[in-house]
Amino acid sequence: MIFSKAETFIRKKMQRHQLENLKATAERVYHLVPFYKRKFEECGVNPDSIQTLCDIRKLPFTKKQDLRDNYPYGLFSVCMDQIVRIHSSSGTTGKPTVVGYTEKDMDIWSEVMGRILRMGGVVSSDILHNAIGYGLFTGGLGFHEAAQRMKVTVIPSSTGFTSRQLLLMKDFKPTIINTTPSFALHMAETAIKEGYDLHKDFNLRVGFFGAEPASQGLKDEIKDIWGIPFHEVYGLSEIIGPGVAGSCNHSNKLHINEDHFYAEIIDPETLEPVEEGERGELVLTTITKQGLPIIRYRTGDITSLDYTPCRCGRTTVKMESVVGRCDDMLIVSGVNIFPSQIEHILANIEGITLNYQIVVEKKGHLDRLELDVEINDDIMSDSIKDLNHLKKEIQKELLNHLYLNAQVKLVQANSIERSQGKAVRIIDKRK
Ligand code: DLL
Repeated sequence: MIFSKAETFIRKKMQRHQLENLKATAERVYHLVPFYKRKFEECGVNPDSIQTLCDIRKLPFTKKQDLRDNYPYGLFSVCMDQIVRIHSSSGTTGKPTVVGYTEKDMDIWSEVMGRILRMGGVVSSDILHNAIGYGLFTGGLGFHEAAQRMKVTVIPSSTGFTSRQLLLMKDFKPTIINTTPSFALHMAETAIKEGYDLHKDFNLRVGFFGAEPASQGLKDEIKDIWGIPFHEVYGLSEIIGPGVAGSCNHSNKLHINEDHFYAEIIDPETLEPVEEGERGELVLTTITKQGLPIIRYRTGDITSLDYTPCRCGRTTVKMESVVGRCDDMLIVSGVNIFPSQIEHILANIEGITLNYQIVVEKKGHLDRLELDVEINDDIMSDSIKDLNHLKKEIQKELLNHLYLNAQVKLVQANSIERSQGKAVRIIDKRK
């Protein structure tokens, strides 16, 4: 079931649509947002510089810092009376970034989220347990509004209160769940501890997960433990929130809603485009948004693009699941690694859980990586000798597959703090 015609446009038609809308967006920001007028002039370009899609490369990049520097509303291209919704990042590492939506932007958001829900087969008779943060975070309300417009019943359970959430899930019988992968795992652990049978006591038939990277190992574990398909959702507030891309039933990759968000991949060092299919930093341009149009936003997310048509019938470009963020990449003794690669190795080792934390410290000129991993409840009573053997096995696998020399510490079950939303995987003591 496909939600909208644009998802099956032939490439030429998509490109015509993209060029037309890119030109309109360049006009819009140049004339209505002083920040962009200045940036365009610094690069020696104006809206007429856009004659083909490749000309997008002439335009300046936008970074998170630009939103902070223009806090709160400096990048909006409409008067505040046209803004019907504000969302914002938490601002724990600086000023928050503020994003605003006009009524038309809200329609676009519901449209792109609707497409993703439909990829998982969601219909009006479904009941959505929306276990993701409500409030200034875009996760909760992004799903909520789209699902409600599809006449789905929404349970706005948000995060936290895990035992109560499980009770609601047993009694209200939701068919769909949306949460972060780490909270899905935490809910499963709690459900098992509280004596629920995950396959029999609940009525779930499909899950939507996103907002943080998840290795294939973690995805498989969530699928198995809950007994439901794993649909991945990608998005970021600066672009719209959840709804930029989502996975269908036929591919692990995520269809980008590219009639609204134009995607490029660049080398984060040289800022030049990479070869088609190569990994690099995802750069997104909104081409239909009114309130906060963004040109060439450097997401910091590492992925690759795949233009081959999908068996599901959609023709939109697909992105690989995000491998990690440029700023989460660890360089340990010259080896570049993302936490999701470590997670993938852990997923294939018996006796441990996927609750882990990476502690990075500086030792002289070198980075030292300690990996704290929770062991399974049932092996807690095993002898020190067995635990040492397990520790050595993890170290060996990390060395063999990632060339990573890590200090592994096995810690007791439930000793690593669970997050209600996005998991904190790295404690970087170098900063
Ligand atoms: O996390 C929006 C969202 C909500 C997406 C719910 C999916 C589901 P922000 O808080 O602005 O917005 O964070 C955006 O989160 O740049 C990525 O680094 C990360 N992220 C989002 N989705 C995924 C995903 C929301 N599927 C940042 N895989 C992005 C990996 C993701 N990382």
